[in-house]
Amino acid sequence: MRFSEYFLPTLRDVPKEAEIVSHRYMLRAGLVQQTSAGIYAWLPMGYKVLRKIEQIVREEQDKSGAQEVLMPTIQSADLWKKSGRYDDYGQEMLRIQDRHEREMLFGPTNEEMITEIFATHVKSYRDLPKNLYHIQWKFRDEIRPRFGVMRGREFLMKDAYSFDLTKEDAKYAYQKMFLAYLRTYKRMGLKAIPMAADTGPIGGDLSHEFIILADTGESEVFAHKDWLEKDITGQGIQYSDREGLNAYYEELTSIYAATDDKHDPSAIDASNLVTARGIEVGHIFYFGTKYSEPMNARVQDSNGDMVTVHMGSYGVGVSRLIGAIIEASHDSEGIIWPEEVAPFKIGLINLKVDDAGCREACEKIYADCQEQGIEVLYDDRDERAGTKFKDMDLIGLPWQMTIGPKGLEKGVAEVKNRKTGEKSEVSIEAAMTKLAA
Ligand code: P5A
Repeated sequence: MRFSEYFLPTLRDVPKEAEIVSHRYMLRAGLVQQTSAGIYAWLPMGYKVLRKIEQIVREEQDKSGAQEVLMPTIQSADLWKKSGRYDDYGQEMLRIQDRHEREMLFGPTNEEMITEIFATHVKSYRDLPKNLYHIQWKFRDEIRPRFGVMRGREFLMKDAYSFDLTKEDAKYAYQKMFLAYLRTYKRMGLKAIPMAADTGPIGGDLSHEFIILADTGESEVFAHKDWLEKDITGQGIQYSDREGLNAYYEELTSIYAATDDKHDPSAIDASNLVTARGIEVGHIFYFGTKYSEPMNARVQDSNGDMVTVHMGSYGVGVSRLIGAIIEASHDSEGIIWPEEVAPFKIGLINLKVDDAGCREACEKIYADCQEQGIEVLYDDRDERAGTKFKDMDLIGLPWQMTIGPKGLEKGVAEVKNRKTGEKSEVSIEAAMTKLAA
């Protein structure tokens, strides 16, 4: 992509309404634009990152055996009356009337709808287990939308729903998601600690929130200091290895970690306790038959008896993750994207666009990158060098490659690693080989 043609409205000034760094950088780097309170339009570069995050989530869900569907954003109130949640959900639910004065709503979550879909089709234990997920926009009329996409009213969520014959099987489904979540966050360069959590309006008695420690986090959390050093990606564990997975789950959940509502000071020695703030990037629930019972989701078991299925639901805050990644990875100059989610791998800076040599060298590098499938943002604008460096640091691409007349005389480019700040002068060929790796 050529910077001169890209719709990338970077801002020099810090927007007043933005209280935390990720929100400031998202606005300044031209990733999103607020259209009403807590509702955002995604501009090209922000949308590119959002799609990368979504794709990582999708791949890890698929690997765990979950299957992707897509349910609508608009739901019928009748569904929610059936489960009994329509009145409980309160003012967070955006209620709508259609032209026939039928009560509809913009879905804040999909337990009811997926249970109805499941119950329509699945009648036998032979069709279990099932785990269905979608990645879809949700609406919650939050009382205090804030911190940009972190607490929006409209936001993108991955929500999965598992169906099993027994409680034991449902626990296995829960543990599979638990592992899939650890792996998902790790791929984005994040460490999300699973913490015992309250179940709120979703219900049930077993639940974990996945929390990234950050000073700007909305909630206070409590964890054993061992979490800080621990590698938590469950390396080598197979989803099919039920015992191995269970042992790993038990090992991790035996290390103390709790959100505010669940914290019990008597359960941990104060000398081991870390109190911090955290960002909730995922939340998983086991709630047994809370929805399947009222919504009649039953299957025949091997004896011919009708059994109500056991369910869980599993959410990842896909749009919130962009904010969380920036909170976890930035400096005073701007964003530092982890390579896996970066909108482009390389920022190619032409220091002197009116110099034929610089132009030619940059055009060649740009073409080579495209040929090799390396994502590059080529700053071909007629701007001062200082402006170009500032913008590149702000948008935070992992690598910067700078071409100027002086370097070209020696046949070299300057390559900078955005994260470490390390710069080196290398031949253009060597730079290409390094960056193609
Ligand atoms: C689990 C999936 C649920 O809704 N039902 C389906 C369950 N859980 S949850 O904890 O309420 O939400 C799941 C994740 O969505 C993100 N999230 C939000 N992101 C941005 N703005 C919001 N207002 C918002 N509310 C929830 C969080 O990451 C949460 O963990």
